[in-house]
Amino acid sequence: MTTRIVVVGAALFDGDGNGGSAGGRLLAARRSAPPELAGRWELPGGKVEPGERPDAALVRELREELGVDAETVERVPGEWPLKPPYVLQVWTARLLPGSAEPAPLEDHDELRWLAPADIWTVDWLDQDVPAVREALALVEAG
Ligand code: 9L3
Ligand code: MG
Repeated sequence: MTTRIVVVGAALFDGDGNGGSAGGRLLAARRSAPPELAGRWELPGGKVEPGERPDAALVRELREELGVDAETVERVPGEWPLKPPYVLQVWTARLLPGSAEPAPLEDHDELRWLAPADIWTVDWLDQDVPAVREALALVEAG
């Protein structure tokens, strides 16, 4: 039997609020746990719970992990295998008006808003590399 559990990640962009506008900065989060992933950077997010919509799970995860009110904008095409049974799916996302600024409340010890020229200056988790590449391609295509 194949059980597949979706992990959702956010390509959270700042900027003019049109949802991952090209030229906006991308939020990267450095994991503090588990030990084998600590120090590596990721698109923040986490596991979808049973019966939960993936986009709703992502909004929940961003609230829990970063203390923000966010919304998803669009699904980034593709799906990236993680440690079985997990697969990573990604949405572009933006902060809602009045949201707090992101803070590393859970599972992260540093956050960084990366300008386009700085995207590849952090040590992304292996599976996040293609996801970040696709998210950038999506927002650059407008
Ligand atoms: N994971 C990988 N890239 C990501 C995210 C959000 C998660 N962008 C991996 C790390 C964990 C698993 O998925 O092995 C579950 O994530 P979490 O619930 O610990 O955030
Ligand atoms: Mg998480």
